[in-house]
Amino acid sequence: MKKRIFSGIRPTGPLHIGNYLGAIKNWLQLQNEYDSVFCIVDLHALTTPNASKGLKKKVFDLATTYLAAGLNPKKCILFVQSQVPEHTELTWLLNTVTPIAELERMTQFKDKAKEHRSNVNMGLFDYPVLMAADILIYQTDLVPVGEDQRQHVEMARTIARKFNQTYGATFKVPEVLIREQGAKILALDNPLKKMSKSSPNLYSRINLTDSPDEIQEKIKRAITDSGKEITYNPQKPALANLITIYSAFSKLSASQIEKKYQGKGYAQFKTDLANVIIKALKPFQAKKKALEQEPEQVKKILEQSAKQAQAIARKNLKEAKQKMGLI
Ligand code: AQP
Repeated sequence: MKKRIFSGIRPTGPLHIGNYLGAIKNWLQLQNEYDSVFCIVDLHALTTPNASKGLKKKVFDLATTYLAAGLNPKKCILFVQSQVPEHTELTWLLNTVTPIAELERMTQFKDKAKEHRSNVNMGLFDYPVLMAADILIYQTDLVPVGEDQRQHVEMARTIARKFNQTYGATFKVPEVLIREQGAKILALDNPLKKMSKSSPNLYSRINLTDSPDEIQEKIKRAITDSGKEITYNPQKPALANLITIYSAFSKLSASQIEKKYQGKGYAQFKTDLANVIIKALKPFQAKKKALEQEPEQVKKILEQSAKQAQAIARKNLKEAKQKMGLI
C-alpha cells in the first residue's frame, strides 16, 4: 500500500511563487510516489474578511492553477473542500478533544487577529481543527506544506493523539513534510515577512499569472541589502531570498549563481532573475489559459474527485463516530 499525502491551498486570490515553490512544486513529484489528495480549501478561505466575494471564480481559478501546474487527476484526487461535508462534521467531533489553550498559541491566529481586529471570528480560531479534520479524515501519512504551516500540522498531530487516547486507536498521526528549498519565500518589499496573497502591496509578490513586464518591474523594485556582491548570506535576507528564487526556477545552485555574478552588479542579476522566472512560468501560463476555455471539463474533474474523496472520508468519519458512541 502506498503512503497517503494530503495538502490544500485557500482560494483567496491568485497564487504567488511562494505558494508554488513552498507547496505545488513539491506536490508534482509526490503525486508519482504517493496516494495523493489535494484540496481547494474554500471553507478555510471563509475565515478571511470578504473572501466570499467572487469565491466561485477564485475556486475555479485555483483548480485551473493546480491542473496547469501539472497536478494530474489520473494520479491524484483534486477536489473542493466544501463538496465533502464530512470534513466539517469531523471538525465538530475533533473540537471536543481540542484544548483551547493549544489553539490560543497558534501564530497564524495571533497574526491574522491582529491584521483584522474588527473581524476576529470563531472560524479563524477553529481553523487548525478544520485543518486537522482535513488531514485525519484521509488517514494521511504525510502533509507537504511550507514552513508557515508547520505549527498547524503539529496541532493535527496533537488532536489525533488526543482522540486516539480518549477513544482508542482511530487516526494515523501524520508527519509534516517540508522541503528545504522554497519552504519560506519572503516578501519582495520586506524580507522579515513571508510572501503572501493577502499583502496589500502588489509589489511584495510575483503571481504565477503575472505578465513578463510585471515580473521585470516587480523584480526591479524588490528591495536588496547593502553591498554590491551577489553572495548568498542569511544575514542579507533580501538578496538570499532572490538567490533562492533564482535557484528554484533554474538548474543552478546558490554557489553557481554566486560564481555567475562575480564582479557583476545587481542590475544584471535582477534582469536575468526576472527572465528566469518569465521563462519558467510561460508553459504554465499557456496551459492555464487553455483550461480556462474548458470550464465544463474542469468541473467534471472536481466532481469526480469529490466522489472519490467522499468515499474515503465517509468511511473514516463513520469509524470515529462509532468510537465516540454515536449511533
Ligand atoms: N511565502 C511562502 N513561501 C513558501 N510557501 C508558502 N505558502 C504560502 N506562502 C508561502 C504555502 O502555500 C500553501 C498554501 O497556503 P494558503 O494559501 O492555504 O495559506 P497561506 O499559507 O496563508 O498562504 P498566503 O499566500 O499567505 O495566503 P493569505 O495571504 O491568504 O494568508 C501552504 O502549504 C503554505 O505553506
